[in-house]
Amino acid sequence: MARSPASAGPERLVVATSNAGKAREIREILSGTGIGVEDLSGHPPVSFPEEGGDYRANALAKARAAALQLGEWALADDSGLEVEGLGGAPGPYSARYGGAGLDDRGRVEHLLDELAARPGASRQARFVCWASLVGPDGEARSGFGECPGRILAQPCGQGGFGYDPVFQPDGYEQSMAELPEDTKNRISHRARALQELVRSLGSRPQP
Ligand code: ITT
Repeated sequence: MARSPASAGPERLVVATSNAGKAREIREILSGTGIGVEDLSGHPPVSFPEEGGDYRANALAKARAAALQLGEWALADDSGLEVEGLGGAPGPYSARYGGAGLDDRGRVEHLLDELAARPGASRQARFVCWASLVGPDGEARSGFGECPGRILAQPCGQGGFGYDPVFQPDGYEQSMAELPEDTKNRISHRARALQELVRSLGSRPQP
């Protein structure tokens, strides 16, 4: 992704996430912008606030916590999967869907069980992402992205993370977990949110 040479913004930033899949994708998506991307390892521990039901507020709160505690530019994303036939669930609670004890695979199984219990429920879905960048002085910018698709009957593929094995993006025959990494990083909700955010770097910060 290219950044306008005239644009403002950081020379480097810390990605404020405990999710290794996200951190890897953010690093890859931002390669080519000229921004140096670090993860949380090698930095003092950061304490993050509780997350609520608003993606943008969650992303801003995570980025702000890291920026202020580390004294560095920090980037966070809050993302989730919204399934039409489940009334938009799991939504902002995607990371905890089915209970805190489940891993990615358990959450995927829970999602398939919920849909199986509702025969005829729409499997149309979308991934959404708000990405927020906050400076050490509190200056903030955010960007939004979405990726529409549908939920498959069975998990397929080993790539990506989270719900990728059961999400087929519109216009593709494979699940997100079967697509090459660079394809996901071009079409994903996260890629689109970061594009919007990087484009905004030349303009005034947002409240
Ligand atoms: P951090 O808050 O530390 O960044 P997290 O995983 O808890 O990590 P979120 O609260 O934003 O992050 O939850 C996002 C969840 O949505 C994530 O754990 C996955 O279950 C799902 N998700 C988000 N983006 C995804 C993607 O690209 N592919 C598959 N699942 C995704």
